[in-house]
Amino acid sequence: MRRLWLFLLILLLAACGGEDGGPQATAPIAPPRVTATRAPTATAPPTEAIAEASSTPPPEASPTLAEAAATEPAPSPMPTAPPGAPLTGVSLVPVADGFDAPTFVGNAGDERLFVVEQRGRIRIVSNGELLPEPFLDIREQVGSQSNEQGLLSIAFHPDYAGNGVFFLDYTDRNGDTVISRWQVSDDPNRADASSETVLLQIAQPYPNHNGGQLQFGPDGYLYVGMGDGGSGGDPQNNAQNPGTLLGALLRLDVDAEGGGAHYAIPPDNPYIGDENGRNEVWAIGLRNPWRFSFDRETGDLYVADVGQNMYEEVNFVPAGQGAGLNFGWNWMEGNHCFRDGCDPGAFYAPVAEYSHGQGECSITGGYVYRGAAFPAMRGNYLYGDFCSGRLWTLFRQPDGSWVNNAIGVAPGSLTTFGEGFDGELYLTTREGVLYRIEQP
Ligand SMILES: [Ca+2]
Repeated sequence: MRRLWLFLLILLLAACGGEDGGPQATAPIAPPRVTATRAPTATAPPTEAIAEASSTPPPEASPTLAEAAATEPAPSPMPTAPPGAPLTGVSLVPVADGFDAPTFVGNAGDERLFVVEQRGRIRIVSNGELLPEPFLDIREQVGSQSNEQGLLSIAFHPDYAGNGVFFLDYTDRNGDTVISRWQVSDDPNRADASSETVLLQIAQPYPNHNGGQLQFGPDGYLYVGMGDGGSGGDPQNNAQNPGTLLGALLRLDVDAEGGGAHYAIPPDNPYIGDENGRNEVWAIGLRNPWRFSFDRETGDLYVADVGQNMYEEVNFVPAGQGAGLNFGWNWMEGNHCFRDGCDPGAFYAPVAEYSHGQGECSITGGYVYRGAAFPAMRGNYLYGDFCSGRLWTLFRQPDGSWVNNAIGVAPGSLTTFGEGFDGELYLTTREGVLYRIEQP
C-alpha cells in the first residue's frame, strides 16, 4: 500500500515538474514519464548528440593504471549484457525510511546498504529491513551545524571482506575535514568505535563547500573530493591552487604508509616533485564536488561539481586519465566564464550543465547503472538537483556523443545516490527516505 502511495506521489510530482526540458539538452526531451513502459524506453532512438563530445579525449589507459588494474578484483562480469539506451523515465520505490538527514548510501560488497546520516550515524538496511542498532555512531565528534557539514560519506576498502577496513569523511566540531580509517568489530553489523586512525585533517576556512565524497578508483587508490573551502566565488582562490588540498580531487594509497602519514602518495600523482603543488592533489579546479563516482564496468569517472549561482555541471573523465586535470573553477562556472578574462580553452569542459531556472540550486551526482534487474537502464548515468529534486540521465553513445534526458522528480530534497553491491541504484531525500531506482 505504501509503495502504491509513493508511486502515486512521484507521478504527481513528476507531472507538476515535467514541463521544462532540463539542463542544456539539445536532444529532444520527453517530460518525465514515470509510467513509461519498458518498450518505448528501450526503443527510444538515440536522437541527436549533445554538447561537448568533441572535448572528450578518447580513452587511453596508462601502462601504470593497466598494470594496477590487473591486480585488482575484476568488476562485476556482465560481458553479454545488452547495451541499454537513454532512459526517458524512472520509478522510485521506497526501501526504508526514518533516516535522520541521510547523506550517502554505500555497500560493503554484500547485500547490506549502509546509510550515512549527516549528524554522525551509519545505519544498515539488510534485506529491506532497517536494523535497530547503528553500524557506527560518532555524533559526539561530528560537527553538523551548517547544512553542508556533517558525516558525508563512507568508502569500504576493496578487500573489506578480508580486512574489515573502511574510511569516513566528516567535518569535526571545529568544522574541519577529517578523513579517517576504521575497522569493523567481531560483529559484522557493528563497527569498532575505538578504531579510528586519522589520515588527513584539513582546515576549512568557511562552513560550506566541504566536498565529502570518498571513492576507491579502479586503480585501488582512495579518491577524496574536496570543496574550495567555501564562502562564495572562492575568495582564497583555493581551487586554482594545487598547493592547497581544497577545490580538488585527492588521491591516496591507503595500503602503504610514508612520510609520517598513515597513507602513501601514489607514485604517479601529478604534483610529485612540483614545489607549488601538494603531493596528494590529483586534479584541481573544483568548487564543491559533492558527489563523484566511477563506472564500475568501464572505470570512467563522473564528477558533478556544484555551481555558484548559475550553472551546475557534470564532467566525464575516461578511465585511466585525469591526473593533473583542471576543471576550471573559479575561472569557469560550467561552460561559462565566471571571472573576466578567462580562457575557456584552458580548462577541462563539462559534458553537461544546467541552470537554475526551475528552482534548481545544487547538483547531486550519481552513478552509471550497471545492475542486472533493469537491462534498459544499463549505461545510464543518473544525476539530479538537491533543491528541485529533478532527475536526469546522461547516456554516452558508442560514438562518444551524449544524450541528456529529464527522467523525473524525486519527492524531496535529493541528497545523494548510492550503489548496491550488485550495481542497483538508490537515492535518498533529506526528509529521510531511501528509494530504489527502477525502470518504470
Ligand atoms: Ca568546471
